[in-house]
Amino acid sequence: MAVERTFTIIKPGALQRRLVGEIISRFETKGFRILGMKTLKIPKEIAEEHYKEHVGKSFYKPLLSYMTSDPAVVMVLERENAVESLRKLAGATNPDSAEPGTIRGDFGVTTKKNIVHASDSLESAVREIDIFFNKNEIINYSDSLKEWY
Ligand code: FUP
Repeated sequence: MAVERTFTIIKPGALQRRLVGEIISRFETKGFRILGMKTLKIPKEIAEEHYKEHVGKSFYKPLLSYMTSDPAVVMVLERENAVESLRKLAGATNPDSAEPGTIRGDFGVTTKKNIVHASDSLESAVREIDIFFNKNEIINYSDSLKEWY
């Protein structure tokens, strides 16, 4: 399977609820390499660009307001089959439908304030990484686990 990069936002609610460590831990134990990571209060224009497919929908304005309300953590993650694998780890958009064992299934309370974003395709991942990261903020590296054990 091909090695891919994907993109995640650990949303403001997760920071408020002190769930960032728990969520990143799930990414790491699933084998994702962290290539880029930063905390930022997402500017309105960036949130608009990221969620432009949802312009005009009933949940669009509350979504923008939530995403820009408080800091979020954004990450570039890499592993084989990264896009699909991260979507599975995140679980369904609606936390009531998300399976237990997924991030949204275990920690999500409402769809409106769900706690992670995960790119839905390779094209989306490329687009979204480009919105949030400069090239020099993404560090490519390979595993050297064998040297450590
Ligand atoms: P996902 O790709 O799983 O994040 O889902 P979408 O792109 O469909 O939705 C983006 C965000 O809009 C979700 F994180 C939550 C919000 N949303 C709602 O508030 N209500 C809805 O009915 C659908 C999505």
